[in-house]
Amino acid sequence: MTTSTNTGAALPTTCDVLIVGAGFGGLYMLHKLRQLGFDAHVIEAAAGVGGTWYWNRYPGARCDIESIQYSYSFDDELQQEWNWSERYAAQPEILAYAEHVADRFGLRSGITFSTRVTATTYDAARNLWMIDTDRGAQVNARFCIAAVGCLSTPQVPSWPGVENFAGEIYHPGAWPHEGVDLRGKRVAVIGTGSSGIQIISAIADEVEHLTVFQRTPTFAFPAHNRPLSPEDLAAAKARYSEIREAARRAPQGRAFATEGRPLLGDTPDQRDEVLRRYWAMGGLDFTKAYDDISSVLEADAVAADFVRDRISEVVQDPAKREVLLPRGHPISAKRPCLEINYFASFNRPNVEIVDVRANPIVEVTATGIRTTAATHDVDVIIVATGYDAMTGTLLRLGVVGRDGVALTEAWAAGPRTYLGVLVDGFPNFFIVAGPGSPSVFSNVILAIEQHVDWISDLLTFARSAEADLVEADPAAAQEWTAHVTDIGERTFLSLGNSWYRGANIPGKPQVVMPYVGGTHVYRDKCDAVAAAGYPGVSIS
Ligand code: N01
Repeated sequence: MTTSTNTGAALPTTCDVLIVGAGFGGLYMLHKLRQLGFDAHVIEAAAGVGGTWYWNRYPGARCDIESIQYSYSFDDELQQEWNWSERYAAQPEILAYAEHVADRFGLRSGITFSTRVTATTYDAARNLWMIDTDRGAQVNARFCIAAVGCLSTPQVPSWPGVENFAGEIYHPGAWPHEGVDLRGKRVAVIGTGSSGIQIISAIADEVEHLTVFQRTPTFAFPAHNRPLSPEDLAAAKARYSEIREAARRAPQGRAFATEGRPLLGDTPDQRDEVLRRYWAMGGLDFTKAYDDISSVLEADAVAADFVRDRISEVVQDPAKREVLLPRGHPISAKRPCLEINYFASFNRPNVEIVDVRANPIVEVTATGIRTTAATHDVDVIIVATGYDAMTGTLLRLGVVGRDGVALTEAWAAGPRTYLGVLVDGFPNFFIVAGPGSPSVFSNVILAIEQHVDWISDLLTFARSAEADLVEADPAAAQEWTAHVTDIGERTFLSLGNSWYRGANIPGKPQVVMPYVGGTHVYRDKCDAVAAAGYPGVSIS
């Protein structure tokens, strides 16, 4: 039975599995479950597929995992037929890829677009999830799978007076589809994370004046992006299975180059040669050049000095350089960025840097931004201030589990999961690539594939056992979460104020949320649980 909507597929009133989100997680989840004979349906808030790549249409938006690796591996024909045009794909190309996947596998017939989930309530008497939407319709499903992404709820700080600003305000994650004409305008960018630095590089030469408000200077490495030639593509495709296997066995879900030895064991000349070589290659492998850059402070200090030296070679103005040089935390305490002419942008006379750690923003006025040191009049403010990451969107689904307990209550001290997939007290509810799993701490597409496959195996296992209830044991969830936290707190992530640990959201519990013990280690743990008949999960 169905109720009709005029946006995508009609919303069913019932289905076996309701999936929330049509990004890379939801698309593959739908495909896989259909193949296994489940009646699955997707609800998506956007008017199209692609998730993060649907929303993030800001100038310069690009992925910093190489396109050959940041793509699905589940279908060899798909990976052989798709031709990436650049080493690092830009947003329009990644969105086109998501659309291609949706069409190629006939997925749109199972997706209702432009519909937001407003409440997700478990009815224990019927063992069903009741999913309410902003269209008034409700879907009843035995299983509910949240594939909502980790960076999908934009965070805008509540500066006093922001409602009085007479100009335009934009967040990168909700960029207007028709684009924004910034030519000849005075533009402020607040935030110098991955989104901010891409925007700054992309718009520096078209705006009249660009004022960058920086709180924490950014460790960024050159991307050395370039077109992929037919020869590049042929070479990658010829060894695709090898590349994918290396990625699956890699700590962060992507094949990488490394010297495979500690920096501290090398002489200064050797270190310089190695670091220069990785810098010249470009990409995130810089932190992988040596085994200890991301784990031993003394090694990090050498690499950080090297980065500062390279930035100093680019930025000509000593005052700007002083503000831009990253200091105060190890490189891997926050997400390192890739840059294309970011530091060089500050050599333009129309690009200004404002240190808001030294002089914080006091208020937004009708005409601009006032810090403790000065007032900056602007026409447009771009708030590249990040996301309520990892838990923000999940908690906004209004999830209420067994005994009327809300997920917001259950997770008041931070996310608690079993293997990042199941939540105790929330039967038949699953999360794709969220907190407690490698997700954003890895090449997220391979992380998604691993989760989708694992959840599908579990549902198939339950179906063969004629079971219709799957739930994490509280002790297993507690033990897993303690393990995730323990590993996280022993890494450099505990030393930075990053979104990985909720530090960017006032009042949010500060705990390292992704599993950072290695994608390959995690995969083995999940496989072992499945092979042993799912200890830690009640299946009845
Ligand atoms: O967000 P962020 P993002 N006053 O949280 C600053 C992925 N991604 O959207 O560091 C002033 O990283 C904040 O300062 P501080 C990627 O995983 C990938 O850029 O908190 N400033 C910081 O500079 C990434 O990590 C790609 O001191 C304030 C910035 O805003 C994640 O998404 C591209 C402030 C926020 O940086 C998020 O990136 C884009 C305030 N009140 C995104 N509040 C690629 O693949 C925050 N800031 C390339």
